[in-house]
Amino acid sequence: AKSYEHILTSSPAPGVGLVTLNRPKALNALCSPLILELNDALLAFDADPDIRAIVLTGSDRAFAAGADIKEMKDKTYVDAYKNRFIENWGVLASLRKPIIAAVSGYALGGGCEIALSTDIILASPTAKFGQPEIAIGTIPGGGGSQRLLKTIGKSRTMELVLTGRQFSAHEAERWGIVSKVVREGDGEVVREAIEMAGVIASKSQLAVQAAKEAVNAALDQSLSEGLKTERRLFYGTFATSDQKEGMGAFAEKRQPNFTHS
Ligand code: CO8
Repeated sequence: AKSYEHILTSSPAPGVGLVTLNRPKALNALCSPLILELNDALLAFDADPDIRAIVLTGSDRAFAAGADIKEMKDKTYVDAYKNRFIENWGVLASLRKPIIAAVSGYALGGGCEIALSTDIILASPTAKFGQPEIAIGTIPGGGGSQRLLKTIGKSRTMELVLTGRQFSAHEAERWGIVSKVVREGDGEVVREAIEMAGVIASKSQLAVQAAKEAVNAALDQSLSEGLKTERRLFYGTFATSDQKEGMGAFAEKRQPNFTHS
C-alpha cells in the first residue's frame, strides 16, 4: 500500500478497502494535508477493480474531532472564498463504490460531516457525535446542517446546530443516522464494518453501484424523478452478465459467481 503521513490504507478482506485516519496527536483533526491524502486514497480505491466496498475509520478514541481549528483560526474570508476552502471535502460523497463509516469516539464538526457523507454509519457505544461549530463562532460547512435535516428533521437539527451539544451513538441510532450500534470493545466497530463491506463486496459490483445511485436519487430528486431514475437503473441491470448469472443461479439452486461485468 502507498505510504501516507496522516492516514493508513489496506485491504483487510477480499474486495474491501480500508482507510484509517491516523493523526492521533490531534484526535484526527482534519487538516488540509490529511484531506488531500484521504481524497487520494478514496479515489484510488474507487478506481481499483479489486475493491468493491470501502470502510473509513479512525481510532478507538476519535473518528475525527473536526476540521483543524488551529489551521483555520486566522483564515480570511477572501482566502476561503478564492481558494474554495473545504470544497474538496466533497470527493467522499462523489464515490461510486459504497463506503461505510466505522465510528468510535469523537465525530465532531467536520468529523461528523464526513461520517454523514458516507453511505452507512456503524457506531461503537463510545461514539460521540456533534456539530459544535457554534461554540467557536462559526457554523457547519461540510454539509452538517443539510444532511442532518434530511435524516432527523428540522427541530432536532436546529437544536444540535444551535446548541452544539454532543449526541450519543444510541441517539444517532434512534434517529436513523447510525444503522447499528455494535458491541462494546476496542476495534469492534471496524471489525463489523469490514464484515459488512465483505458482504457487499460479494455481490455484483454493477448492481451495488446502481443500487447506491438509486438510493441517493431519493435525496436529490422529486419522488417522480427518483422513481424514474430507479426504474432506468433497474432496466440497466438486465444488460449485465451478473443479472443473468444471479437469476440463473437462483433457478439452478446454486450460488452465483459474479464477474462484475
Ligand atoms: N483542531 C485542531 N486540533 C484539535 C482539534 C481540532 N478540531 N480537536 C482536538 N485537537 C487537538 C487538541 O488541540 C490537543 O492538541 P494539543 O495536545 O497539542 O493541545 C489534542 O488534539 C487533544 O485534544 P484535547 O486535549 O482537547 O482532548 P480532550 O480529550 O480534552 O477533548 C475534544 C477532546 C472534546 C474532542 C476537544 O479536543 C474538542 O473540543 N475539540 C474540538 C472539537 C470541535 O470544535 N470540532 C469542530 C471544529 S470546526 C469544524 O469542524 C468546521 C467544519 C467545517 C468544514 C467541514 C468540511 C467537511
